[in-house]
Formats: sequence, C-alpha cells, structure tokens
Amino acid sequence: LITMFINDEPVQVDRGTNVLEACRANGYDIPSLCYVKNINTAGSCRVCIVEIEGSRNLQAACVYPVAEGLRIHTNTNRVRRARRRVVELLLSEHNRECTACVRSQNCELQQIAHKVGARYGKLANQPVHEPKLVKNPFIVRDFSKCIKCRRCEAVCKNLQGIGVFSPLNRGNETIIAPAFQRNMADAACIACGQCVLACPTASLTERSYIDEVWQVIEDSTKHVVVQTAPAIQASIGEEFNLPVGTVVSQKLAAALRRLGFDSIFSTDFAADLTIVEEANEFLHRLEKGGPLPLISSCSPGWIKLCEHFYPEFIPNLSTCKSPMEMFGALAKTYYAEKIGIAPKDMVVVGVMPCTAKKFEAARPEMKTYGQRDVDYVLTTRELARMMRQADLDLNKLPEEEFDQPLGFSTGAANIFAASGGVMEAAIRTAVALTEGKAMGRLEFKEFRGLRGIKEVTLALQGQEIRLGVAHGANNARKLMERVKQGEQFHFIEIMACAGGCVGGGGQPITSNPEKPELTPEYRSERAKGLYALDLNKELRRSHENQAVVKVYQEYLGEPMSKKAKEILHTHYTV
Ligand code: HC1
Repeated sequence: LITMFINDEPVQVDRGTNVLEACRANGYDIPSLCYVKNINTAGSCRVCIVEIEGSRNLQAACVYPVAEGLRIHTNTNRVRRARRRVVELLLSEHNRECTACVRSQNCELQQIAHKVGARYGKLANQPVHEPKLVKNPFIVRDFSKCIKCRRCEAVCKNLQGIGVFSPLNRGNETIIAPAFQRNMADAACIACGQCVLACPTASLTERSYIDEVWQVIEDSTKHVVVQTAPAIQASIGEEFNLPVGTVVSQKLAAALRRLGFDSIFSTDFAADLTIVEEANEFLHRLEKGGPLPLISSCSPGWIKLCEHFYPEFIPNLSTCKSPMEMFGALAKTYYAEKIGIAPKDMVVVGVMPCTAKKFEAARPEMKTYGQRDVDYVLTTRELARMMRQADLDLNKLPEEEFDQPLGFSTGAANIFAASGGVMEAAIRTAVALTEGKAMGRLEFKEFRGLRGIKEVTLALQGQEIRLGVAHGANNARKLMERVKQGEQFHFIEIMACAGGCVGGGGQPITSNPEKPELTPEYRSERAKGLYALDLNKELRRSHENQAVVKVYQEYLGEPMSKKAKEILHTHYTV
C-alpha cells in the first residue's frame, strides 16, 4: 500500500493501481465512459480528468498511475468545467433521439451528462454521422451514437480474443468498425454480443424483433409458441430490480402468458433432449473410435468461432442441433401434429440470453422438412421491454407453471446456462446409461466455477476419459490450440461467452459504471441461481425427463434414430 492525497485527504491505496480506481475505492465516483477495469484503459473519453499537483494539464485518471505522496484534486472549478465541456463536445456530435432511444435511462452518456451538468445549446449539434444503421440478423451498429470510447474494440480483442473492431479514418471522421468498414456479418465476428454489453450508449444493440413478434401474437391465424432459455429465469429479474441470480421461473411463465403467446414452453425441455442425443452420440463415437474429441455445438458463437478459426475441427462438432433449434424443430413437427396445427401456421419464438442465437436461427442449416425451426429470437432485454410495453411488472405477477409437455425439465437442463453445465449434464446421463441404471454419481462439481479452462479425467465403461470445458472465446482458442498440438481429449464443452450463457450478450445491462455484468463474479451469481434450481429438483438427470421419454415413445423411436437424426441433428460444412 502507498499513501496518496485525494482532495488533501491522505488515503492508502494499492501500489500499481490507477488514480480512477484509487478514487472510486475511496468514495469518489469519478465518471468515465471508456474505462472498464482489466478490459479497457484507452484513456480516450477524457471524462475522468482530475487535477494533479505538479502537472500543468488535467490528466485522465484512468491512465494515471498512483504514486507515493501523489496529490490529486477531483472537485475544483477547473475540473468541473473541463468535464462538462468534454461531455458537451461529445453531445455536440451525438444523435439526440434520447427520449426514444432503446438505452434511454440506461445510457452512461446520458447519466454522465446529467451528473456533470452538461447543456445542449452551448455547442451546435453537428452530427458527423447520419443515424444510418448497419444491420445484420444479430447486431445493429449506429455510428451516430458512437462516442469512440473503444470499449467494443477492447472487449472483442481483450476479453474474447477475436479483434473484429479497429479505428478507421482520422479526426472526427473516425469510426470503430471492422476492417474496410465491413458489416459485422461479413467479418470474423462471432456474434457473441459482448460488445453490446460493453457499449455505454446504443451505438451497438441487438437486432430487435419485438415488432415482428407483436405482429404474430396479434395474428389469429398463427399459433405462437415461446421457449425461454435456461439462463432467462435467473436473469430477467435484474430488469425489474431484483438481486442478481434471483430465480423467477413461475413469474416468467405468467408474464409470457399475459403477453399473448399461445404455448408457453422452455428450452430446458430441449436441453434434456439434447443431452439424451449427445450422450448417446458420445458413447457411440467412443465405441467406434471417433471423431474425438466430441465438441459441444450448442453455443452458436463457438460454432462461428470454429468455422472462422478452426475449420479442421468441424467434423468433431456434435451433430446435435442446439436445444433452441431442437425445440423449434420438435414444436413444428411433434407438437404441431399433436395439437393439429399445420407447421406453416406455427411461429416459434426463442427468448435467449444471446445475440448469436439470432444468427443461429437464421442459418440455412436450421430448417426441418423445409420449415425454419425458430422464427424469431428475442434477448432477455427485449423480453423485458415487451413486458414493460404490456404494462407487466414481473414483481407483482402471480406464480404460474409452464405449459406441458414441452415445458418440463430436470435439474440437468437448468444448469446448461453455466459454464460446465452441459458437460455435467451429459456425464450424469452417460454414467447412468453405462451403468445400466439411473444411478451413479450425480454431481460433478469439478466442471463448475470460474477457471477459464477446466480439465477432468473420469472412468467410463472401464476407460479413462479426458474431458475439457472452456468458456469465453479467448479460453476456447487456448484450449483448441492445445488440441491442435495433439493433446488428447474425449469430450469438450465450449461456450463463447465467459461464464457460459449466463454471460451472454443479450443479458441485462446494468447502469453501474464499473460494468459488473462483464465480470465472471457477477455472472457466477446468476449461475448460483440455476445450481440452486437443480439442487431442488426431484429429477436431476436428463434421461429421466418423462416428457422426453414420451417424445421418443410417441414420435422419435430411440436416440439417434433416423427420425431423430432428421429432426434433431445437423451438419456444418467448411
Ligand atoms: Fe444457452 Fe442452450 S444453454 S446455448 O447458453 O444449450 O443462449 O441459457 O438456451 O440452445 O438449453 C443460450 C442459455 C440456451 C441452447 C440450452
């Protein structure tokens, strides 16, 4: 520890930290629009400027290192005036549709403008960029709202290890975009949406399908089926001011019903189904000698990463469609048949914590018998917006159940959204299947937790098997490099976002300037809610899901049957 002085008060701070962190740790809420601890220290927005004794110019606190005896001032006329002017300059070229903006009241620029007392009027509003949207099926970029904080660039490069964005052009013509100003869909972007979480304004947002979903809900000729991903029940509460990790499954079901969806189901059902297929696929590959390692395929960001950077491992990907796609395919075949509806009159909406799921739903591979499996994907944030538009307050809704039969799930499905959850669920079933009874070890806590790469060796069918789990694209690449070097694994789970789906790019964005939602600790609080759900379930192995058993009895035959392969499996090509 060293001693420095903030506004003439001596404080003890960690050596090696910066002035911004030192101030925040001592109760001074210094504003910043670009800084994100451990991710972005660009010093580009200049909003965090402070006065440093002995320095002629004001200095950006986020890039100024602390030192023994350093004396800084955060609250002088000079600092206040300069911060206000910096923000006014940002506003002078910023799109001013604030009242109608999707990030209104959750926009860091808006909050900081209020905080520093910035005023329009002093400087003319001369937007450099038209509010022209660069769209693709998953993310929308609006340059008229970009403040060039470069958080998107840093998150993509430093957190995910991808590096799609860089600054293009010079001076006030600068934009942060993929090389040659390509659309993100045409770059090596994996669609994970971590840039959307990091963006302080609405320059990066999900491609919204709210209007399209309202449209089909109103259309009496359509039967609209909604499925919610495992992560949603432990995260949508944040949008309604509940503590992180609060599980609201029953209130969520009540909300979906009141929004007007015709069938209220959960992707968790299909997660159980995926495990039955994938565990069988694994045992089959183990017996037949490969291709191994079998690599999970439910994270669409990971699939895109594999296609861009590791195409030689495409044959290793599980042929199982993701639970979301399996669900859609089964809804439009088995369920449509069951309720006597033509598949063309059924619309499947997925509520996902993920922006890449929007990309996945639009992939040409994701069709069954000519019908698209999933028609629209909404993020957690979009569902919360729809609920607000419909005057629904999650906190005051009654507790209701999901519909049956596609709304039932075991505890194994609930943990899918946490890193290691798919592996744990698959191993629970694989162990039980190979022991010939629904017994065997139930919890595999070695797959849980925050370590970026988790490796475990287990005995299965008298054979030692090596299992690997990686979360976050950066760790995925590290693990895949090891596999490329010849390291042996039998089964690998990869999730493109740190923490797994709980950390997806469609999840709630806090208005906390420290961006806790980007940290593994915050994401693991969401995961804790899901592990508690699993712990309290009577059935905790996917193959014990009686609704899944019934689907096989009534429709699919057995796992990996011809019909199961037609409906539930796919192939990726280089
Ligand atoms: Fe996921 Fe999955 S767990 S990919 O993270 O396998 O998005 O929640 O729905 O499909 O079930 C996401 C979550 C989700 C799929 C499942």
